[in-house]
Amino acid sequence: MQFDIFNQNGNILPQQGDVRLFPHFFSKAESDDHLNRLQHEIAWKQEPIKIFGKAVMQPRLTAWYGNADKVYSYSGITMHPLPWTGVLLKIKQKIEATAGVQFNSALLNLYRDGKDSMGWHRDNEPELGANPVIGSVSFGAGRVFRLRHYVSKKSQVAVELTHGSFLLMQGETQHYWEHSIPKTTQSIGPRINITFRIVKGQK
Ligand SMILES: O=C(O)CCC(=O)C(=O)O
Ligand SMILES: [Mn+2]
Repeated sequence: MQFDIFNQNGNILPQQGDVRLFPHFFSKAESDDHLNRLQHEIAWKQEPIKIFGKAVMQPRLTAWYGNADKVYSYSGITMHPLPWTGVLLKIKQKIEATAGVQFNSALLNLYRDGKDSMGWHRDNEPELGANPVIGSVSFGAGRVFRLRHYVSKKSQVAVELTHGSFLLMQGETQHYWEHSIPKTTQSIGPRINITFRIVKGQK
């Protein structure tokens, strides 16, 4: 089922969570510049993850940036952050003014083409706390972002994350909804997504 994307004061979820989409958050010129810098300046790597105990290469490139003490673990890998770059700090500052929180870490994903993807998951790692606030920005090729209800698997929402868009996930979203970026057979160029996060206190 598809829901009107502006149904509840801008919340694109029909229930049990809060996801807001700002399709033109960055101007075209800003977005072009950010995409170009991120493609060249970020230390992109293809990392293995563990699926049922087996190491499998992720179908995209990733990088982890943030405050020095914020180590982050997911899918059997532990990420040590690289120090913030100028462009990451600029993006972070701009979304913080709208999100009303300060992020301390960012997971970056580079989808090289339509064959790169991300499977169904929730961003519910314990170090993100009970109700994580996640600020997600996208540059480059538009991709479909799907959400489905974690329990019923039936209730579905799909939006396109376009060049320069900002998606804010907060409240109980990560308890009740999982999300994914499906593959596409369309011939499309690269897309960069950054999910800014707040990793709770570590030593
Ligand atoms: O690429 C996206 O829009 C989603 C990324 C994501 O879900 C994640 O990094 O956890
Ligand atoms: Mn996610």
